[in-house]
Amino acid sequence: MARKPLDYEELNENVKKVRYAVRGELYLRASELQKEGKKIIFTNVGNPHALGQKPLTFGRQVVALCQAPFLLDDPHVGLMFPADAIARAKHYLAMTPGGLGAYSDSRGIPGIRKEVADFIHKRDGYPTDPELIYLTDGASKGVMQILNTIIRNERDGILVPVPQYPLYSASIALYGGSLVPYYLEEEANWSLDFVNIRQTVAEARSKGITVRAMVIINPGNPTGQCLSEANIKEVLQFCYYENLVLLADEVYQQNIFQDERPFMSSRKVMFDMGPPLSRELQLVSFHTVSKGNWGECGQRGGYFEMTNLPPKTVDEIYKVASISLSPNVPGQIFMGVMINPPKPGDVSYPKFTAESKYVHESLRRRARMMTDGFNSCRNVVCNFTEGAMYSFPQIRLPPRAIEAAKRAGKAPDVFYCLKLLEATGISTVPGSGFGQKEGVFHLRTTILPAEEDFPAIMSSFKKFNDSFMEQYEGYSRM
Ligand code: DCS
Repeated sequence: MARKPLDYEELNENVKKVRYAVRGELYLRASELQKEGKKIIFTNVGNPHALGQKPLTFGRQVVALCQAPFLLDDPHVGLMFPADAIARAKHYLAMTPGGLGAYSDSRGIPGIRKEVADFIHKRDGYPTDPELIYLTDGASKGVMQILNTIIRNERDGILVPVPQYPLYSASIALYGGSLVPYYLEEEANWSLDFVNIRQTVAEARSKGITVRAMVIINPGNPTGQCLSEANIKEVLQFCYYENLVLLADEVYQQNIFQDERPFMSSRKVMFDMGPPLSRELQLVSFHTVSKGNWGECGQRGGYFEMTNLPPKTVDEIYKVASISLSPNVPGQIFMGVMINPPKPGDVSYPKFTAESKYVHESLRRRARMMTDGFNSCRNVVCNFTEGAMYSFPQIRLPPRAIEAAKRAGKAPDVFYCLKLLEATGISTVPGSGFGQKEGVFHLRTTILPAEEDFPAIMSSFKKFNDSFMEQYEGYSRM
């Protein structure tokens, strides 16, 4: 009998090629164990609210009023909501004549795109045009749309950091392009090494790949490094001379836990460098409401900003965005609130500041506790989480553990992470899901579990790890 179009064998090969480890084998096993009644600590996804983080009040007040505009006609509304939230809800509702139930412009509500432009101007010191800002359902949709626009065929290469967040590898596979990996230097705090990167590009070209774009993730996921201004300059120069569009994933710009290098956007560094780069280098930057102190992952708000793209290209991107009609409208309002939060003098300012600071400081403490905890374990070494919300320790697996994994038909890091899950309920993602150098093993965990649970989590990790190492190394404590 002829196979039917949606039989597995007949599917689009690109779809079958996609791998997305953040919700892969470990996650599935963790879900199974949870169903069987085991307590699971899900640290596989950077999903703060799922691990108990409370929403910042102001954003929820504004969106609640936008969702239920009849509350604004209630004479008691002022008892339930502060005046600035009421004013802000009215401000956004005035921008959306049909309210939250209507599609918006496919690029997002013009008034919010203007607010994003003001935010970028204030952040970088250089103005931008709202017409070059598109609102999206989280940053993911924007990244996918831009990759789709760039990739023409399997010979088009995209330089992606390794380890990387698998949105990139998965989307490049889906659109049928080629991922050109460049390795971050773990020993040099996950920085970029341009000698290696040049070599990587030369090798790709010698295989007939046209390298067209370079992705940077700053601060890094899963690696947690904050790039220095000097490193960003090198990236920009490299992209300019190699004729690459730079895709700057800056979704963790608010999650900075070191004090030496405040966040600098690639766009700012590029404008600081002046012409010819500032006039010619093509740059797309991404942001989201899912991260930062907000962590509003479920709201699906994001934007991308395009610098030095010709109007005809911007129009093509608009055309393709139009196929989806409209980004999610509540997500757009979250974006508006995030980039334009309460200001000094506003009624909600003290509460907003206290809540944001609490989240930020707690994450900073958790970043420290996690790094220190990992570094206290046998055969585990870990760079400090300078930014973002992950820890990516290297696990030095003894040869006997690697052999045992082989016998079990598992990659060594998957083997280790599965054992960790079974023993402790801690659900992580094996480093192979993000890419790592041959023969080197990692795991990724978020720094998001509740702060009060950290001592127990780290001590249960240590207990598991040290006994695992003892088992496979024949180590004995005399
Ligand atoms: N870029 C990076 C570097 C990310 O880490 C994520 C999400 C995104 C973009 C997309 O997020 P939104 O679509 O929600 O804006 N990070 C995933 C992760 O590694 N764990 O959780 C989600």
